[in-house]
Amino acid sequence: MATSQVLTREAETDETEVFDAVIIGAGVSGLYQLYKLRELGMKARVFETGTNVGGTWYWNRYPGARFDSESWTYGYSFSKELLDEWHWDEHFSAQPETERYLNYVADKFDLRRDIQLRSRVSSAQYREDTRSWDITLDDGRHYSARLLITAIGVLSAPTMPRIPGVETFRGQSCHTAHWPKEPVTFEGKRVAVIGTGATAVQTIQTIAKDVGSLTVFQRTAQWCAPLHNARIGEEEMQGIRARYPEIFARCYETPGCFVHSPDPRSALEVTPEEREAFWEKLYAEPGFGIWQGNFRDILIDPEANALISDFIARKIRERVKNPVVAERLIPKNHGFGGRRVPLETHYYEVYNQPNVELVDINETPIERITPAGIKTSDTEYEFDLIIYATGFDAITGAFDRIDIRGVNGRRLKDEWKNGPQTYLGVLVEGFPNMLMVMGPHAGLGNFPRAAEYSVEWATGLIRHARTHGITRIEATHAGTERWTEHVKSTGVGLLANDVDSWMTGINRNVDGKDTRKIMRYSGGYPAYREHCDAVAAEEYHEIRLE
Ligand code: NA7
Repeated sequence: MATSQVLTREAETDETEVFDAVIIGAGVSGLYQLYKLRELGMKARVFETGTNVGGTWYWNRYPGARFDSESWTYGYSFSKELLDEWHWDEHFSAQPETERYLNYVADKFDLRRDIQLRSRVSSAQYREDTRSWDITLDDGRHYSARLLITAIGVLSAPTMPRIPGVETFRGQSCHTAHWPKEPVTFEGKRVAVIGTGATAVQTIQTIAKDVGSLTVFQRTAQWCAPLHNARIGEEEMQGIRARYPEIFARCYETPGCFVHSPDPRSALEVTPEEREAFWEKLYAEPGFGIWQGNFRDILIDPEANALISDFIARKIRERVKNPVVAERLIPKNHGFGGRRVPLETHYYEVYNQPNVELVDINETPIERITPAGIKTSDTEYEFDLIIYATGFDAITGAFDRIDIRGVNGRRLKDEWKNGPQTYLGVLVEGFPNMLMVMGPHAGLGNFPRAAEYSVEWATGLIRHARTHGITRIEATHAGTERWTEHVKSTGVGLLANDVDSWMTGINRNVDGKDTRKIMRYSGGYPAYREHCDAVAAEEYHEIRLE
């Protein structure tokens, strides 16, 4: 078969529009995937629910939303011209700038003509007779494509809390991931925030200066550390541009694709003074260094972890004046770094304001949302605005929300009931011609760095298929079992895997998400890449190609 025909669909007889590939999602990975498929000369269409591109950075426009990755490690690395043109305003860019950046990319590479906005994919069904996917949008429109590529993100299925009465509240209310585009004012308002994850921390520290009063409902305290953001001047940006090759090379080597990598020393082999000095230094430095660049054993050895947890707890006690409130803010059920560390700017000081109250809902549980506010076991609060910073059905949630059916109508949601099973986080047995960009069990980390690799690997596989006349790509059973077991083995001994969090697949606002699962590859990105590169080098030997 000629190269131009393989992985290319002939038009069907009815009105269904036919593509070589459909990509779901116009966020960081979907945009790049489209760019790469264009290079292969493929006819691709991106379906995006939002009214514009940007994915995470389109939806999460809540006050204070920003990177915890250094901005200059977050942009795409594939275009030198783009790197030369873009000026990052801050070391940790705020959402409006990132949204602007992704729009700039869409325009610069003329991506929009293949992106269909306001288009939510509701189902995708594999058809063995045509070796293609039937795709349906929630407005009933149908499409067909040889390849289905999911670029639906890791944290893109927001969840509301299961608290009775949510719909009865008469004031304003909003989940942070559905924040309105119109400005929201806080002056004089009585505001509630439910949740204290990374999103809540950014929101709380941003709105606290404007609100009439703020009441934070905390279920699990978090170990937060300072962000230390700063503006980037023209001269500094020029220096960053000159160092881009070095910066990306550094991100390439580190386990999380950040500029930070673990210190080779054990926290237990240095003197208490050296330890303290190192931690003071990390606490004073910008970004994730204190989490990703700490002693090598703080995330695996309970003794080392207890020491760093104690260090952070002391910082919280120093910064929060009321000792009772400080104790509430110190996590008791997990150690530092066991969950994703929220980075903050004067977050703890917010609790020194007279108009801010922290409610520990373990002590006084929320009973219901009322028309006027929130009723706990001991108080009826009245609010003008309730902000739900209650997180996401992470990693597999966005898949669960699409009715994806593979061979013989098997439902992906059912197949993954007890946790995802994938090959390299890219392919799923029984779901031929579906490729996942940044899927479950792939390497996670500084998102765009990981996403670029993920897109490039998927594109390599597609290119291989096109040049070899392959019309059906499927993970093998043996390959899937081996990869799934390997992913599990990479998580052994990691303290984070013994903690309830979105990273272990826990979300008690969703049915069936109340037991921990291995959701992500924990062996570090260089090892992940090594595995994937080896498979590609051996002509994708563990994948069934027909
Ligand atoms: P997270 O980190 O999942 O945080 C969600 C927060 O909401 C967390 O504090 C939850 O408490 C709380 N929550 C969820 N449901 C409830 C109910 N029913 N009642 C009270 N509190 C609740 O999501 P984020 O959006 O902050 O951050 C997600 C990631 O996005 C983040 O890690 C970054 O990578 C970007 P819990 O901890 O479950 O007790």
